[in-house]
Amino acid sequence: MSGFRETFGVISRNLNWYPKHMNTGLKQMQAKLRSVDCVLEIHDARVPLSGRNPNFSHLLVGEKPHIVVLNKVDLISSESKRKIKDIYEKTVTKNLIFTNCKNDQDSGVKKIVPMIRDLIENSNRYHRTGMDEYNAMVIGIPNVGKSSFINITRAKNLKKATALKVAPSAGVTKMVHMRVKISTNPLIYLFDTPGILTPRVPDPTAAIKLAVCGGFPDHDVGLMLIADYILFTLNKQKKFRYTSFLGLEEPCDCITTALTKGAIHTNRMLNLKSYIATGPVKKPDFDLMAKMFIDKFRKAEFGKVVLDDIDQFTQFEEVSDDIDLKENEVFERSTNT
Ligand SMILES: Nc1nc2c(ncn2[C@@H]2O[C@H](COP(=O)(O)OP(=O)(O)OP(=O)(O)O)[C@@H](O)[C@H]2O)c(=O)[nH]1
Ligand SMILES: [Mg+2]
Repeated sequence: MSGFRETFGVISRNLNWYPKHMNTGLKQMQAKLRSVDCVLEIHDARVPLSGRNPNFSHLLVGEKPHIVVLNKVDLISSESKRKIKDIYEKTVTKNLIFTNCKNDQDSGVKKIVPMIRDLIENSNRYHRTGMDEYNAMVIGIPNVGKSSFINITRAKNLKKATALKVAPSAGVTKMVHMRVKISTNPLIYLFDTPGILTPRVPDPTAAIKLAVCGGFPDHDVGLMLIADYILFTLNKQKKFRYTSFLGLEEPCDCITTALTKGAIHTNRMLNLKSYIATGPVKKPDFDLMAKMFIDKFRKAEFGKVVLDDIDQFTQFEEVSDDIDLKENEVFERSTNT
């Protein structure tokens, strides 16, 4: 098959998700900053460019020592990792760690405590000078692995059980938590925080990429739209392993056709009552198929994929001046949950 889509086409509505807990959480985080010595910004390595909340640096990081953690490194290739490292070291920070929070032997996880210690010891702590305990705040957009990161650094350094709830959907952590101890010598605590998006994600393509990585609730975006973007991406990157899961003879660029064939192949059919035919009528279970397709992609079963075009990187987006806390409040009223 040739002639895949060159571009994804128009996404007919804005994908925005800014529930009340994000606005409240952001205010709690800003209030906590007085007792924080260092900020750890966690990203999903599959969206190293579009996954950065441009407001974090002025709303939460400021002059504080700052570490960028690119998590879920198990889902990208080592070549992509090298390119992303290069981009971040040149344009953002050299305090950069790649982690896989699913692996307690991960080499990145081992670097966290020494890096936090060194950065804080070499910084001006102002009113916290002389305090023995080091506090760091973990920030990021939803579902990037903030709570997992705290759990695994705690398990690694203190051999303590999981402290925080983790799940594969966005918006699990809804408030700034009690701090969690991750090291005794030096004494380090981490604050877990809710995932925060910008009130309006201005670029619809960036928004759909975040949705593919689970940064928005799947049902708010629509399973078919997410599945379609995944199919588009896999074809564009010539990763055709999905064909065997869907029982396709060749790659296909139409999500309805792909999932229909997949439903027949895997026997995910719905039996519907018919008022015309004598027996029940079989129909593909699109929701189930789309969900399975998305889940497999998110586990990198169709290949390791970076959704941003890191080869074409020029610079990170400028901070948009029109997004401030007053606007957050307006959006808060217009969204639910
Ligand atoms: N493959 C992979 N999955 C990860 C990794 N870290 C976390 N996850 C998974 O990502 C999902 C989200 O993890 P959480 O720790 O709940 O993410 P969070 O950022 O705290 O999410 P919110 O609280 O909703 O903002 C879970 O299913 C984790 O198991 C990683 O390094 N690799
Ligand atoms: Mg969480």
